[in-house]
Amino acid sequence: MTAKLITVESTDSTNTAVKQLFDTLEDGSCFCALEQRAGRGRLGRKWVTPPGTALCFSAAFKNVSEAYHAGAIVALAALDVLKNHLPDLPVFFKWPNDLYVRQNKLSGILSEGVISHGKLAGVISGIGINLNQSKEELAQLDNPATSLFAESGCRFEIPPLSRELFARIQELYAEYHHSPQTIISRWQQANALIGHTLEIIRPDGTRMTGIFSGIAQDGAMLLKINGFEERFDCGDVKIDPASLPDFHNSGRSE
Ligand code: BT5
Repeated sequence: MTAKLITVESTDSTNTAVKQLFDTLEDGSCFCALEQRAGRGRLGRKWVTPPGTALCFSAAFKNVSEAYHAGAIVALAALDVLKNHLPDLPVFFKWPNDLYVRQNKLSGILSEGVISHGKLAGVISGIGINLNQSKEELAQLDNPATSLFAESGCRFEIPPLSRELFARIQELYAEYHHSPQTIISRWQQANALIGHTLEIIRPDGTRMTGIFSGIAQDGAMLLKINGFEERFDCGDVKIDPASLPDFHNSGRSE
């Protein structure tokens, strides 16, 4: 049996739908909804997309050694698909797994572990990519956001983009099984903010500033603060527009 792409008109959350189907799905199967009524972000936050304007897509991984590897595969695949369509779009990764254009969020990823009999049975990694939202629709979100339409003036249809993302995920997932480190290294290299001074806001609201020195083997962010390397498993990274790097380094991930 091979992985399948399931597409539905409407669902609450593609991550939730995959969670319900998880045991019946082949490894690597994906789920896309043309409308997502109750999209979820991290830490109980909402992911808001008017019907038909965005890619809402989740992948079921049953064979990853670290939970964050699933998000890395999806993020690399999304970056490749975007670069195929809009090679000049200055899109980059922002830890833990967002895609940004300048200081505006284009895409977010929510990875959730599936626990069965007390063990990690797999990871569901869901991505939302803003496609056709107008500037007015984006302005209603509570943080700066952008869409492919706002950046390029081009409109995108969900089903073909979803098929492309599915195909690229299959390729990268196969490569991952052959050599996990190759994929993770690519993902680390595409984290364009490494080397920059950043502020991280932890879930309890505390803020720390330091130099983003790298990503640990378990996916944690490493920040050098007053000469000491500290690790952060979770949090929101703030981008200082004055320190935006030159993002022309995020080419296709091979
Ligand atoms: C994320 O959370 O960025 C993960 C978003 C994952 C969404 C996908 S869609 C398919 C799958 N099914 C789901 O139910 N979820 C996944 P976080 O880093 O917590 O960011 C959430 C924050 O982003 C919100 O609090 C808003 O400030 C902002 N936001 C909400 N909707 C947005 C949008 N469409 N574009 C940009 N920013 C948005």
